[in-house]
Amino acid sequence: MLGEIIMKEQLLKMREDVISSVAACDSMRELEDIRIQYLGKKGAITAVLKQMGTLSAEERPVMGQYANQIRSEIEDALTQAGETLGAKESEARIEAEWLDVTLPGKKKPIGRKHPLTIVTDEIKEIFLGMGFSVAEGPEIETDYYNFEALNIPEGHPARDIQDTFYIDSKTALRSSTSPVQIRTMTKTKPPLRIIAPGRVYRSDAVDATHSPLFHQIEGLVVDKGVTMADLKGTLEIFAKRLWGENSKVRFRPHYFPFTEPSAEMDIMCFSCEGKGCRLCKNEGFIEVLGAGMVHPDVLSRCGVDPDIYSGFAFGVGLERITMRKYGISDIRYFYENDLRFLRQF
Ligand code: 2NM
Repeated sequence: MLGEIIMKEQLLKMREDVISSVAACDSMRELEDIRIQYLGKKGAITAVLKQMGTLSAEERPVMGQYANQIRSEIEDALTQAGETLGAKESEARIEAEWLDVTLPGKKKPIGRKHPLTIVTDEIKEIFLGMGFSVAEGPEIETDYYNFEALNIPEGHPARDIQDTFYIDSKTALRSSTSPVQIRTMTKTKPPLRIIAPGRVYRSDAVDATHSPLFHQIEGLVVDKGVTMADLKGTLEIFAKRLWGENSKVRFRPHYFPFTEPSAEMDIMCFSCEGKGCRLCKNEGFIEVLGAGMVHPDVLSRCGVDPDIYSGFAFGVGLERITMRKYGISDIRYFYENDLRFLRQF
C-alpha cells in the first residue's frame, strides 16, 4: 500500500518535471537529452518500474497500467514539443542558408593551351599515328649523355662554356633532347620508334629569334634495314600532315657529328611557292628540321650492333615553326605569359 503511494507520487512528479523541462527546452538536442533521461533504458521510468517487485500481486497490474499511462503522457509531451521545436529549427536554418538564386554567377576565365603546347600536341599526334611513342628524360644531364655518346668530343665548339649551361665539369642542362634517345637506345632493344619532346638549354644571348631555353622534338627509329628512304618518307608525311597535303619538302646535305649522312629538310615557302620572297629571304624554301642516319659509333656505344641494325633520327625546333605558323615576330612572347598574347591562340 505504502509502496503504491510512493510510486504513484514519483510518477506524477516525473510528469510534472518533464512538462516543465520541455517548456524550458529550446533545442532538439536538449529535448533528446530529456527523452533519454526519462524514457531511456536507464531512465527514470525504468527506475520506478524496477520497484514493482515490492508491490503485492493485486497492486502490480494497477500500477503497471498507471505507469504506462504516465509514460504515454510523457511521450506525447515530448512528441508535441519535438514538432514545434523541429519546425522552429528548420525555419531558422532555411533563413540562415537563404541565397538568391537569381544573382548572376561569378565568371571564371577559362585557361587555354600555350601556342607551343598546341604545336607539340599536333606533332605528337602525327608521330603517334605512325607508331611512335613518347619518351622523356632528365633536363640535367651528364657530360656522357649530352655530348660523349653523341660523338661530340672534348674541344668541340658545342661543348664550349659559352654555349652550354654547366652545373659542374661533368653535369649540364641538356642542350638537346638527344640524351633521351641515347638513354632509350641503351636500355631498350630495337625495334624502336620514339619521339622526345622537351625543354633544352643553350647559353645564347636573347634576341628576337634566340632564347636560352627553348623546345625541341627529336625522333628516333632503329630497326633492321632502316634506310635514308625511310627517313625521307617519314619526314615528308610529317610535313604534309603538319603543314597540309600540298606542302613540298626538299632535303639538303648537312653535317652533324651524330648522324652520317646528315641532312636538313626545308619546306617550300607558302607565300611565294618557291620563287623567293621576303618571308623566305629569297630562298623559296624555309629550313624546318635536321636529320640523318644515326652514326654507327653512336649505335655501338648504346649497345646496338650497327652490322645488324640501322636507324634515323631528326630534330625539330618548336619555337621557330610555331612562330611561322602563327606569324609571331619575337620568340620572347612565348615566355612572358602576357595574357594579351596567350588569349590569341
Ligand atoms: C637532330 C638532327 C639529326 C638526333 C640524333 C639522335 C641520336 F641520339 F639518336 F643520336 N637524336 N637526335 C638528331 C639527328 C637530331 O637535330 C637537329
